Amino acid sequence: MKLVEIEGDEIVEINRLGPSVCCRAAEFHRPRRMSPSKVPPAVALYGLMLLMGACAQQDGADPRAQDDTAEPGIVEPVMPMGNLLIEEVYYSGAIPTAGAERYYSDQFIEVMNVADAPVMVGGLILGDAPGIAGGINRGTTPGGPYVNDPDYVYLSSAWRIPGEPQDVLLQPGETLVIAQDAATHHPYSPVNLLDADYETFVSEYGEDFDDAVVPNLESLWYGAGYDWLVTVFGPTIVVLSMDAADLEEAGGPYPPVRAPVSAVVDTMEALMDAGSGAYKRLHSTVDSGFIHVSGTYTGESVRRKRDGTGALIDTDDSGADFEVSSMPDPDFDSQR
Ligand SMILES: [Ca+2]
Ligand SMILES: [Ca+2]
Ligand SMILES: [Ca+2]
Ligand SMILES: [Ca+2]
Repeated sequence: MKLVEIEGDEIVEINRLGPSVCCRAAEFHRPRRMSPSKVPPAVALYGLMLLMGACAQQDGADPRAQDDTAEPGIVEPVMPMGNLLIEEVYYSGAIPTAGAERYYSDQFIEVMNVADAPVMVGGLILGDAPGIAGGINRGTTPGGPYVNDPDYVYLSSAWRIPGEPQDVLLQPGETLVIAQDAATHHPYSPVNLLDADYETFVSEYGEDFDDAVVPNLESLWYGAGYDWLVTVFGPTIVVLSMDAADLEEAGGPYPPVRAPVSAVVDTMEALMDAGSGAYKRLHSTVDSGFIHVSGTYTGESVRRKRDGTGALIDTDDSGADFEVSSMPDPDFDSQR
């Protein structure tokens, strides 16, 4: 169990941005394409199926029609765009207990399939946007080079779900839980992430915890210290559907990577408090508002609102789409 003690709230934000703590550029993981040797057997099988389909087509048959005959009721999987939403982000840190004043290894992100078909989530990219969450430290001002861009979203860290799209299917109504650490977090937090679907693991500093059962996300780009801790003051989480190799280095001494807004599947923008709107990181065309919890180390998460039918609401305005929950609720698949 990793127990985190940070001397002051201010340090958290400084750590995430300052050159003294941030990794040197050479230590960053560079965006990379999966090599053919990493292609899992399932992909090879899929390729064989495509080949068989192609052969059938040459014989004058429609491969999809043939598939439907072979497996009636099978619904074709769909890509994430428009079919996947952030359901919950828990970032604020646990209410101090058991001698831990500032514990946030229990952070998690949960995304949900809102389509009526399986969503292909292999290769899905998740990250957090650079930029501070409000006037946390004296002298900080809103703005900066990587915020409020109508054409690009920027990521301080970027992670990828391993596999090709069709290798990882999320069924309708089900969610994926991505933990900072897949652990019980007992006794420091009531948020049990032992059954998370993925976790983020950072080997470079020797301080992260790697659960042997829960798979790790692939690190594409990294600038967050000993683990992917998103700011407890209010992070901006971005979900992208694109080839990881197309992430671009944004330039500067400690650069984030950037992606075109056309690759954005969904976002959740949180800031420090109601008066921190000037610090918004995302352009209004991507996410026109923001949400905030009541404070750091409150044990609060932000959850997407639902309409009268129980469907998740998405207007691309985090202020309208999310609400604060005092009970973080990572929803694990029933079979596990
Ligand atoms: Ca971790
Ligand atoms: Ca692991
Ligand atoms: Ca959205
Ligand atoms: Ca949830």
